[in-house]
Amino acid sequence: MRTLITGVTGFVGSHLAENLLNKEGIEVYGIYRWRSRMENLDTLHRAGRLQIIGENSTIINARQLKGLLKEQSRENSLHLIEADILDPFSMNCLMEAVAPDRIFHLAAQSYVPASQNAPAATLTTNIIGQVNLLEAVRKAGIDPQIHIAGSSEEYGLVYPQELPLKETNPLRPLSPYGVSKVAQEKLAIQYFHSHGLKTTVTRAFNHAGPRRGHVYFTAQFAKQIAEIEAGLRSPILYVGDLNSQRDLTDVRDIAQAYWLALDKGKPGEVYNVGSGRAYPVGEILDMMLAMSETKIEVKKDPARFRPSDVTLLQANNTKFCQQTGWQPLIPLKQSLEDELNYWRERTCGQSH
Ligand code: A2R
Repeated sequence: MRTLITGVTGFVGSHLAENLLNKEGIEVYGIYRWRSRMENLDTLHRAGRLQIIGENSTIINARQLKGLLKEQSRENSLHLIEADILDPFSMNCLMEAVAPDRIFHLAAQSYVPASQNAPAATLTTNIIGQVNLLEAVRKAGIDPQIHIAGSSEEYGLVYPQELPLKETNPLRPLSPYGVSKVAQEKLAIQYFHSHGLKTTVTRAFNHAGPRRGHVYFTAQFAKQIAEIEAGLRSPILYVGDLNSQRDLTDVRDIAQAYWLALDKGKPGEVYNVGSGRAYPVGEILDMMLAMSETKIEVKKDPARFRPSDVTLLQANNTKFCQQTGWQPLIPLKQSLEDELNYWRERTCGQSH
């Protein structure tokens, strides 16, 4: 079976690639851009399981790309192909040459605050990028199963009596990012009904674990703790709102959920993916502080408060669990510890 991951250089994409490579009989393809940060693929690179197709050559058409794939494909490797979801030409070449059986569409401008600062860019990447992908599938005349990564940010404004959130809850996004994810979802379902594309949408709640980018709250905590331990900053950890509640799942459990969404989920459906447990951010911080032997003072930083933040998120995951048998397996403490250790390693590398 041929699988294609867009956004494979990202946090979830890199874990999904490892997940798929550990399954039997699955060829894994992913896309990158010339300026993509490759550090999330370091583990695969070090294991000799990364193969860049047509490196330093210009892709002129799908036939040439097909030829390169034939010559350069390697077993048990992630095959990287240069493509941009905003570019119909590269998406068309990609779909025709790879002809995937399953597509995991993760590529996106994924950072909520950046969507407030650059709303048009976020809407363009997320919505038009997906249109290019879906149209490329149609143009190639292929019939893959397609996973679309939505987000709990689609729920946006949530009232306490609505928790835990069911898929049927009203969507009241509070950021251009949330709006873009609602649009991605609606497009996916529209292409299912109008064109028969086999799209399945997940709304994943927050995820934690190694490789989480430093702008997200768990990684902000982890990075500061690691830097304090390494003596790179004074023992003060700056925080924003500690009262928000977040439903956190390990990224490796999320990767498996995305696989199951296509393996066992129904096309044309939308599923919540989350642990079903909500923790106040302050409690998550306390768990991480308890993992350090260094005495750390916590201080509020007004710059870290964002008034339009979504404050309450907790998934009702019954629909997805019943349909696919998925259960999150990695305890939150383990995810946070792995994330902290990831930042300790990175910080150690920097301080040397
Ligand atoms: O920035 P890059 O080149 O490293 O690639 C990012 C990719 N991406 C794109 N790929 C192709 N064409 C584009 N125009 C384009 N723009 C962005 O999306 C990167 O590989 C990925 C985003 O990774 P993260 O920011 O780490 O997102 P994360 O947390 O892995 O989220 C995955 C999905 C996204 O759709 C989120 O909105 C959703 O799950 O929650």
